[in-house]
Amino acid sequence: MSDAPVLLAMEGDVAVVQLNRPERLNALTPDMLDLLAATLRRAADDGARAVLLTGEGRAFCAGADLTASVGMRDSGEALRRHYNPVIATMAELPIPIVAAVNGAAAGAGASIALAADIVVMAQSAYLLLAFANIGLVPDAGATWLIGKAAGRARLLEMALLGERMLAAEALANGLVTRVVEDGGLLQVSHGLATKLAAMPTVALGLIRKQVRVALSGTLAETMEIEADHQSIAAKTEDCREAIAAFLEKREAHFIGR
Ligand code: T3D
Repeated sequence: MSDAPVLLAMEGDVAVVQLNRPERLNALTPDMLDLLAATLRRAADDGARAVLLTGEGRAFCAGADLTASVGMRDSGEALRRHYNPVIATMAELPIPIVAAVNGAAAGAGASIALAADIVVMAQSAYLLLAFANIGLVPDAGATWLIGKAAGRARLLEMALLGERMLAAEALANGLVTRVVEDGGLLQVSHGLATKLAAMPTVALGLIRKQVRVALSGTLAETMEIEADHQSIAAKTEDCREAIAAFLEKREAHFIGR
């Protein structure tokens, strides 16, 4: 297996992207973050129709690599240059992302996991806003992502106490939507990614975008972008195929445009 810190394997129309520094629990370096963003973009550019994002070894990602980061550089600058572009790339990708959280998702590793569209956690996995434990503040979008999903009270407790949140609690708090037995994580997550990859890709990309707008915008703004997007979606070959298949009482076959 390659020793690159981020691996990409195409499995049909699904891009399997794996964080790959298992001996450091997939802790993040600037190069690794840049590679992650580039890998996600490349997967979409090369025609992938869904991404499955996971970690090699026993963790999903332990956040910033603390052996060469905090205190040794301007962390704000590191966030702007390396971390935030990953989260922005995930948000702006035209294809959906399923995160398979196979173990600890700590610090910015939790941000990356929760920035996916569908987050599946192994039963023994956990989220950890480790920031306050080392005198930092939540970053890489964690404040927004968790605040939107779980609300102010839960966000504050997680951010201030810096305690592990087990998968079952993450599910109960609306931070993730599925928890599965450890042994079934990849199969379930891959199944979801494969399903998404066979769906009308243009519509899924537009849905991702309008959900983002809706969560920060007004009702009027949201309805406007919905209308813009419906103009685009209704003209796709996949929409035509779906309607033809419905009328002909057969299964639709989507090509992603
Ligand atoms: O400038 C900037 O980059 C600012 C940006 C900051 C963003 C952030 O993400 S800040 C938050 C950074 N992350 C953390 O604070 C989490 C640190 N890790 C942990 O708290 C624990 O490792 C875990 C709770 C995640 C897992 O605990 P455990 O007991 O299962 O494993 P362990 O024994 O602590 O770790 C195993 C190995 O991974 C160990 O190395 P060793 O002793 O076997 O040689 C450990 O040092 C290494 N490791 C774990 N996390 C990191 C790490 N090495 C470097 N950086 C890490 N974050």
